Amino acid sequence: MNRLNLAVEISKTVGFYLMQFFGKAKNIEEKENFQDLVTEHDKKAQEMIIQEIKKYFPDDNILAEENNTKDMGENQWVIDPIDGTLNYIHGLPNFCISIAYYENKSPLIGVVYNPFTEEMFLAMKNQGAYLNHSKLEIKDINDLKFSIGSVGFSRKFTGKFIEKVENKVQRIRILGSAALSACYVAANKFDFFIAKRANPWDIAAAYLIVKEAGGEIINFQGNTPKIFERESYIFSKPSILEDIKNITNEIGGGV
Ligand code: 2AM
Ligand code: CA
Ligand code: CA
Ligand code: CA
Repeated sequence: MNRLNLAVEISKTVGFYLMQFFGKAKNIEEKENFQDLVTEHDKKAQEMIIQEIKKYFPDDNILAEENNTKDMGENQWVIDPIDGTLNYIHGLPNFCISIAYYENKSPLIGVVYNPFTEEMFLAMKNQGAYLNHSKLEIKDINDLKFSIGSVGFSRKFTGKFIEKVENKVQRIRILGSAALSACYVAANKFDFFIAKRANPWDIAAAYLIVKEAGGEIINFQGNTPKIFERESYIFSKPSILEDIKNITNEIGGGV
């Protein structure tokens, strides 16, 4: 078993499990507040993934959203068992399983799987990104006016950003899953996606998928994002990157 096959196979197995409770999740609990929820299926899905990794790679390190401990090291997996939990609870199809593998903080494998649409996004370092069996290659656009994109996370920032770009872009869409939104840039469904203060597990897999598809990824300062910290990201097609960055800075993007 190699790590890419492991990630692909376990995400399909977990996807099959999750579809049984789609829109009818059990044991919904609040985490930090009423807007931050977790179900027994987030926990079970995470357990299934960790168990499979531990079976084949017992010495690997695992960082996962629903864990209380951060197990960090050279051979680092980063897992979000359900990205888009609220959508999953409400029976909305934008959710996914996100599994990434990093060595010495450098991304080697990214897998993002939406079990509802059966979209499997995957990437391996220097070997390209794929959606199911099609190679992903970003097609640049040169006019912000005809772009469609998305913004997520901080409520205050999202509102300000939308207000600012409404008349400069074709349309904004909000999916409720950061990992999927970033993958949609890789797949030419979105031209840009901005994530403010994302956690490592939201972005770790999609980061490599967008990168391998030829997308640009910077933080709000214009630097290479730090995946293992809470970080803000702009995923974009090359020609409109500067415009998006300027708008973000104009509204005081901060970190
Ligand atoms: P989650 O479903 O894994 O929690 C849209 O809601 C996106 O923001 C999703 O990717 C979601 O991931 C993430 N998200 C939800 N609550 C969040 C919070 N309190 N802080 C940061 N990200 C959050
Ligand atoms: Ca969550
Ligand atoms: Ca998430
Ligand atoms: Ca999650």
